[in-house]
Amino acid sequence: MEIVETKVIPDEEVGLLQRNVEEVVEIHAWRSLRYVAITVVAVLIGTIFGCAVSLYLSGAYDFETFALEATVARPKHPLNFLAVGDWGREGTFNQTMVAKQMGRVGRQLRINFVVSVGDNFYQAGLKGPHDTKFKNSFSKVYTARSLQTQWFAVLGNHDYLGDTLLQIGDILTQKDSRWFCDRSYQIKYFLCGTSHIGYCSKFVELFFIDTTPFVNDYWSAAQQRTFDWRGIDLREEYLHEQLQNLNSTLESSKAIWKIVIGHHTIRSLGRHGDTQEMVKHVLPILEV
Ligand SMILES: *[C@@H]1O[C@H](CO)[C@@H](O)[C@H](O)[C@H]1NC(C)=O
Ligand SMILES: CC(=O)N[C@H]1CO[C@H](CO)[C@@H](O)[C@@H]1O
Repeated sequence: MEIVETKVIPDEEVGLLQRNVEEVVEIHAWRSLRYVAITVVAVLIGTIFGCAVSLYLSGAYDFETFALEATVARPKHPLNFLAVGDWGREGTFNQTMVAKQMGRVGRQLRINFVVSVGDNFYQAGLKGPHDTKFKNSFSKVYTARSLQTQWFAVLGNHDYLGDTLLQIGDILTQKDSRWFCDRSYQIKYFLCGTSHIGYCSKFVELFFIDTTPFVNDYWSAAQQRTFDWRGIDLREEYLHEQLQNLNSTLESSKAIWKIVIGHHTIRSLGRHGDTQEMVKHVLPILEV
């Protein structure tokens, strides 16, 4: 298996999204690949249909179960979603502008859901249940109609500087029902289409992983910042179990596409470069 390169769409190009989207589709069609690692990008796979998503898992680690139903039958492509990361700025740093473009693009593509790859709230996650950042960075920013859909989020390193249990708990979902965040989980999305007989039996799976605890620097004695590692009692065990889970669920999955999503990049030309811990531990699992 190989990893598909995902394409970052710069803010100024978002207006041309229809074209970019087609390019992404072509990349996917051109290579017969199955695994995709997503970083901070807008990625899509096809368009929609009457679909059912069941988010499931049962393993030892936070994998959960739930279901979504698409309300509108959509021709041609079975699944569309947007992916965004590093966003929670209470509207500043062009967040509102990007949100507006996401709304347009989401409407054009008739997205099924939004993925957030972490660093949801800058600079240091959320302080507590009454932190207004949740409302000011999420509910009041992503107001476009197309974005009033399920959001699937994972944590980034900045989120770990705040109350991580709050972000992955139910309290935020009660405040805004779009919100779902956890450390690691899977979504199984059935691709159904009236024009494709039998198509409905095929599905895509998204595997969300918790990359932050892998990064050694965050645990070093010289680290100045305080990470909220509550819930991760034994780091080595936590990492080992997560890798084993990923390996075995990827291997046994019958999905026609398997997409692994986490905060830290495996390969990157960006300022942070490759994440060595990801290259060492996660990449070998994807390459099998
Ligand atoms: C993944 O699982 C396969 C078979 O179950 C095993 O051979 C392989 O070593 C595992 N890979 C990792 C990285 O754990
Ligand atoms: C057009 C616009 O508002 N650009 C802003 C994007 O964010 C940077 C950093 O906050 C600002 O300097 C720009 O003015």
